[in-house]
Amino acid sequence: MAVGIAAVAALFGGPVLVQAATPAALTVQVVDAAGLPVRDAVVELRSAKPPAGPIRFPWKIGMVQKNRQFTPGTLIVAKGSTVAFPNLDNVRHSIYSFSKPARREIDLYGRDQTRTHTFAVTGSVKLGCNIHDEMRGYIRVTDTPFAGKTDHNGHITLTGMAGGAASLTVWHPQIRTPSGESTSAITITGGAQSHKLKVVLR
Ligand SMILES: [Cu+2]
Repeated sequence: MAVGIAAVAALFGGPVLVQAATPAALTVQVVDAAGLPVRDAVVELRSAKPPAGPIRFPWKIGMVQKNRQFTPGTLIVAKGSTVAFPNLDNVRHSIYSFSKPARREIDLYGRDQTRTHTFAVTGSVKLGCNIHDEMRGYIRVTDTPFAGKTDHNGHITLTGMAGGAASLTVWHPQIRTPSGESTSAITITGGAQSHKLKVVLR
């Protein structure tokens, strides 16, 4: 062990502080009242020291209409993003929203056509199609780069945030609050950290 540390110190030309070099990684699991995982919940972390500069997410900022579905069904975008909605079906679709951050109607458009919309206000936007009543899409417009969707096990890992006090917001269309979200306080310790968030669904 001592040999290993000495070797690392020699490589980098000085003493190595292992703890300081470990980036913060927060794994959140979202579960319902019965303890079952909730997938496609949006988790957002806001710290006292938010990073400067534009927010860039690694996923595509677009939502396709394919097989009479919005895909992905839930899309996280940074505030101010322009989202493309290509129609890949043989049938025509429209898009409407009655949600406050984006009251909007996009008229019918057909195969291989695209419409775009710029989401300037943070919050959640529920999308529908006038022709196909069962079509539902959700856009979560956020102002933090530390955001992501839970997987089928209810997990999401956020990385690179500053240590200290922060707030954690979870949003899902079925969460039983008027806004569909709930916020709690958390302390980011640095290094790997996990946290369970229990939500009550409708
Ligand atoms: Cu449609």
